[in-house]
Amino acid sequence: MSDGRAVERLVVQLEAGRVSRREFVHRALALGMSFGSVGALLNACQRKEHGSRRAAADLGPIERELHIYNWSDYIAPDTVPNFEKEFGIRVTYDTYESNEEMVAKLQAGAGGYDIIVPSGYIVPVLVATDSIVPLSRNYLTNAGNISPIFRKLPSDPRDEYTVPWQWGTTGIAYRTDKIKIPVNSWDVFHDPKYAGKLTMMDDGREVIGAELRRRGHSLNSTDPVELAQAKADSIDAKKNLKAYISAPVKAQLISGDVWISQLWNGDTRQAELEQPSLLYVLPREGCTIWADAMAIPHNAPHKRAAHEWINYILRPEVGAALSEATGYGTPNEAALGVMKDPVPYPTDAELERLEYQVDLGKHAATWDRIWTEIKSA
Ligand code: N2P
Repeated sequence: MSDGRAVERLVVQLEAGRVSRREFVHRALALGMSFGSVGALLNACQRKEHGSRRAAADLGPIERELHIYNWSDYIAPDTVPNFEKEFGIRVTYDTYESNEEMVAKLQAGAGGYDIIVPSGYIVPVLVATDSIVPLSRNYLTNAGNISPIFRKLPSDPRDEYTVPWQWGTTGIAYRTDKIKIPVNSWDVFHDPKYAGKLTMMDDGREVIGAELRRRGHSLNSTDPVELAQAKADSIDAKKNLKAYISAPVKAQLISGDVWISQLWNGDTRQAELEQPSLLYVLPREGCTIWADAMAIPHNAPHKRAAHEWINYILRPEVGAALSEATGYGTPNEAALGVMKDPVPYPTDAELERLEYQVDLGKHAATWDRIWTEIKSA
């Protein structure tokens, strides 16, 4: 919990120009503020240090190493080895299970990562905190392959900082051999008949977001009454849950230890290869659609190699292999053309039930607090 008075004093110092943005971030984090709230405050203060945000036109020679930090189960087996062979670059590849886990590691100054893959709603905060750099577009000669749908997204309106990686949805995966009644609603997590066989994601935005949609609200709500209800509902559902768990739940769905999970479409598709009775549904109340994107942390030691990686991913055949392995949608129009069974972009009717997460600004702190309270309830 952060000390409100000390934060206020810090904001005054920032506004007066007595502390730099970077110093502000360090001290605000030390005061216990969440990354999201710090970003929101920085945005509100509107003190942009011009000049620090221009893309470098010349990044020098290609380094011999590249450190990638990506979500788990989110790449094809050949993607890294083929890149290493062709470019003579040694890749270190680490994985995370949530945006929050990735951001916490960056905050802790760990990693020396060259590539991260945040979801769209996290990008404005990474930009506001100077955590990622503008991309040097001159190295991204394959950028024209990106579909118009995934250009100039609200998360990066000038396509300055990110290149889309994959897109997908967060719905419900369930075992049709165990559950005979079709599942089509978030209500299922409140049904005691399935207690112990249910899981939801280890992700506050997704759990609270699902409960908000269940009551007919936006999954980006900042309304205190709606949020209080979503908190109570999440605690109610928690009684029935085996765990909050994201990608690693696949093994339990395959074995039958878990029957119904809040999960992403692509991870479900991966599990389905081993367990054909798994089915993925978009709940009738609606759910998240998201797009994750590649970005380069400001302290990345191998920025030129990072740009070569992004440009390599943008090749049609590399993008196609990637989406075929992950089961997610490709934002690469040229890759779509060479795929046998691509995930189609949602129809207009489906889009009506889907909602992109947005940066919650100063309300991120409230969401953080509610999620902590739900987890410790
Ligand atoms: C892949 C995770 C999907 C990322 N396992 C969700 N944004």
